[in-house]
Amino acid sequence: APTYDVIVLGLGGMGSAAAHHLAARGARVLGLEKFGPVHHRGSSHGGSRITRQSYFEDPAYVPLLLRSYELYDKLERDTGRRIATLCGGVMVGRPDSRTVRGSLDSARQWDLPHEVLDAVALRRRFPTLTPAPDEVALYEARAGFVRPENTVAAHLQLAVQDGAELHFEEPATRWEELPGGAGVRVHTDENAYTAGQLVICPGAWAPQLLADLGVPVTIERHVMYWFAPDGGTAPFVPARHPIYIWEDARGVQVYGFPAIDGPDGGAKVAFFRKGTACTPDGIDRTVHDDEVRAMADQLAPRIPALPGRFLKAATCMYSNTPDEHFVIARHPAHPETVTVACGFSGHGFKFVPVVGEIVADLALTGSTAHPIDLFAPSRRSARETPGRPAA
Ligand code: PYC
Repeated sequence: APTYDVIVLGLGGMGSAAAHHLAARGARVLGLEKFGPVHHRGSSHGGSRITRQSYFEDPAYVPLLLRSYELYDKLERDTGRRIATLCGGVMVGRPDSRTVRGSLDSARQWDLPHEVLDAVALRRRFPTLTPAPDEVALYEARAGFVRPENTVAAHLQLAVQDGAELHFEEPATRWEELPGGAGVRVHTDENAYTAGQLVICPGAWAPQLLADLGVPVTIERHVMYWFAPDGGTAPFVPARHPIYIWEDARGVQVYGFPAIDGPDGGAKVAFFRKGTACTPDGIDRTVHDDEVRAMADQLAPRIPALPGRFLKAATCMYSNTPDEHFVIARHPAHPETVTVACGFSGHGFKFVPVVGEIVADLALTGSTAHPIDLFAPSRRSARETPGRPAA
């Protein structure tokens, strides 16, 4: 008989959540990770990720967000770690922008508490923001940020408490199905392990680990910037400042956070979905002056206290599907034994806990009560030539 019930490949955001939910249900779990615990070489670092419910990408995400919020609360209670801060959030742009219109569609469809602010009202509520006269905002009090490193650490901690065996610095080199539907064997440089089920949460390593998925996942380099606001951080503390996603007239989105790490930590900002193609092992980790200037130019008319003084920058990666919706499913080429969660397209972290729950459902029972049709690898829009939908 196989040694483990489930092997989880990848212990970043999604894999650590999967390992926790599987182990909590009593499964014998082995987790394998290429790097150390809570590493900074994938897509689950940088101190903060936006969380929000009026989801402009598609209203179908909303029930999953409601569950994710419950699970984030439980994760904080169960580990005592600080994870989610609901400081409020604004989605800003012209009324017909994807950011504003899509957020409003989700809020109305799911009856989520929200306010619509015109430019004058937005500026009055948040004086750091200087919208153009034709811009509006959807304000959502239950938006905010989660801390990715604490989230991963919390899930790893709980997985270990429930008996999961986690091996770091031990990447899988290959795997195969065992004859007669007996499960899978996973090879690393050190060893070979058998399990009834395999869960693959590859992050930016999807093109290598899931070449036969049938969905072209493309990897993008992204940059996160931290700036010290002119005049100090007082107006930017989370008690006074929301997270924001701000779409300009060309469809370019910039997003940002309050100053969450005290007076010296600065305020983090980044472009949303405006990266450059890369490979996870060959990514350029240097942030160049012209990139910092482009961000400063985007911020200056909208949040005049930023860019202020540039403090630091860091790179991370998006794993994009053609339609920018996730892939969470039984693997189409190995439906009896393999579950995959990938292609989070830069907006997945807020879903980490619920993805762990869904993956555990799929691996242990073959199905889930959560609505995941949007994430089927067989959907037509996931197979089209990679490229961004028009803004
Ligand atoms: O999902 O809200 C989000 C987000 C903003 C920027 C990157 N992801």
